[in-house]
Amino acid sequence: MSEAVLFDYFRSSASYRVRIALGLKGIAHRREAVNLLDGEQKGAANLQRNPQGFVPTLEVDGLRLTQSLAIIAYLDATRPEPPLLPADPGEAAHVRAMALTIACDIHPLNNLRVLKYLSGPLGQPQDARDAWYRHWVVEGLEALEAMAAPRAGRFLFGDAPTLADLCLVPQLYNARRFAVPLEPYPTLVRADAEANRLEAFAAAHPDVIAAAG
Ligand SMILES: N[C@@H](CCC(=O)N[C@@H](CS)C(=O)NCC(=O)O)C(=O)O
Repeated sequence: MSEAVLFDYFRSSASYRVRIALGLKGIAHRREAVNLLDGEQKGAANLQRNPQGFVPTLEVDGLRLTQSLAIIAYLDATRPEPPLLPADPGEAAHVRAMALTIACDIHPLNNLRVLKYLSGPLGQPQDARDAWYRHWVVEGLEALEAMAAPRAGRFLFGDAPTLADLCLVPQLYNARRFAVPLEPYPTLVRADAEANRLEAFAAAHPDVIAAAG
């Protein structure tokens, strides 16, 4: 079986989720950087592997996979240890709901292409772009804190990392980059700190990836 290849960008939070999953599952792979600031995501090579012009793309098991949550679901189905969802269907639905709150309702509104559209075609100044970013992060994190708090353990759900933590850690990394105050979200901050103590999360951090070149 050929080596897995992850096409990603160090600061991409969708890529960061997949890097964490690869680490937790212990899947050997190499990275191929797609530089989003240089527009490489819209180049022919990336469009061929990822028709949406996004990262990440993962080549694994002779397959070419896109969409971070689909990639993670594939890895979890084919490498079940450690599981990224609870076995109980109701608990799994709760974990998925938290992951989707981030991946579907926060992250897409603050994607690079959306921010570029605001400042380009819509002519919005930087402060409006930053306000847009913070607005959707704050609204989403408020809801996520309320969802997580009653059932959190060391992590967003229980005492082992789940899909929800794979989405949380990159989202809080982004929130800090944009100076969003995180004090109102103690459950999220606690789970994030706990996760970052694990090697798979630490090794996937954008600073670590950037330093590795
Ligand atoms: N839903 C997709 C989102 C992927 C995505 O938004 N990737 C961003 C980086 S985090 C990207 O490639 N953006 C390129 C752009 O905005 O031009 C996934 O989860 O894989």
